[in-house]
Amino acid sequence: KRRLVVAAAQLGPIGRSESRAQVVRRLLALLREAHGRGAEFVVFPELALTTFFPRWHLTDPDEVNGFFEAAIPGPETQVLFDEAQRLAVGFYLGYAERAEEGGAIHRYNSAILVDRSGTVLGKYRKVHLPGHAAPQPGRDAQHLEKFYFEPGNLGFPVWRTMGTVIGMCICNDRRWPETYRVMALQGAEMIVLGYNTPDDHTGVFEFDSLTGFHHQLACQAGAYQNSTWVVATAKAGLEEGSRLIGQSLIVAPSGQIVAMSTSTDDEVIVHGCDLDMAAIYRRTIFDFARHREPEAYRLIVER
Ligand code: ING
Repeated sequence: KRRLVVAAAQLGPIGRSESRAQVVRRLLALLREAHGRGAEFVVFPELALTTFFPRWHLTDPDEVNGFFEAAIPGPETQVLFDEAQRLAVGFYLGYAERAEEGGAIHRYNSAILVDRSGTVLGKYRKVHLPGHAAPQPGRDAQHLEKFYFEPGNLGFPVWRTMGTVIGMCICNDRRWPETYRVMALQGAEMIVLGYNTPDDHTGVFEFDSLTGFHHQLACQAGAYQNSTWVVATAKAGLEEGSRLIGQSLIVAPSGQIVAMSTSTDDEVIVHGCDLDMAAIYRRTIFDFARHREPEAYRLIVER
C-alpha cells in the first residue's frame, strides 16, 4: 500500500509584535513533535510567520514590509528548512511574498512545497482573495487581502513527490470547487492548504455562526468530489481580538474526516494516508475520462 504519514501543524494566535524568531521556534517545536509521531510531511498554516495583518488597514510602509518575506528561506526561516531536511520531513508553509518581477514590486499570499530532502519544489500564489481592497465602514475587523495582495498568477500546479501527486491552495481557495478540480484533473491525490478564518467574516450572525460547518463542508466536498486527500491547517485562536476557528482537518478521498484538531492553540494532528484510496474512486464514481462532459461546462471558464 502506498502510504504517506501527514501532519497538520496548527498554530495558535501570533501577536502583532511577535518576532519571526519567536514564531520559528514554535514551528520547530511543531515540526519535531510531528516527526516524533511519524510524520513524513507537515502542513503549516497560511501566513504562518506573522499575525493575520489583513485585518487592519496599515499604511506605514515599514510596518507592512515587515510582514512580508523578500526571500524564502530567508535569514530567520533558514533554521526551519535545515531542521526539516535533517529530520527528512517535507512541508508546506504559507507566507506573505514580496517579489520583484518586471522591475516592479508584487505582493502575494503564497505557499511553498518542500520535499523530504529539503528541496523547494514549487510555489503557489493564492488565487481567490476574499474581502475588500479598501476598509469597509462599520466593521471593527477588516478583511483587506485585496489591498495587500494581487491574485495569484501561477495557476494551480501540482508536483509529483513523496510517492504521490500534491497540489497546494490557500484558505478561501478551499471554498471554490474549481480549485480542487483543476488540480485533480492534473492527477493530484493530496491537496494541502493553510487558513486564517475569522468567525465574523460576513458580519451576519446567522451565517457567521456556521463558519466552522462551512469550513468542514468545503474541505469534505472538495475531497470527495475530486477523490483526493485534503489537509487543511488553521492559524487559530483569539488573535489580536479576532476569533480564528481551529478545526484543522485531514480528510480522506471518501470525504471522511480522519483527524481534526480539538484546540485553538499550537497542535499537531497526524494520519497515515492510504494514497491508493483515491485510486478506487477514480476508477469508479469519479472516473473523469469516462464520466465528465466538458462540453457542458463551458460557462464555468467564462467571465
Ligand atoms: N479567510 C477566510 C476564508 O476564506 C472567510 C475568509 C471567513 C470567508 C469566513 C468566509 C467565511 O476562510 C481567508 N484568509 O481567506
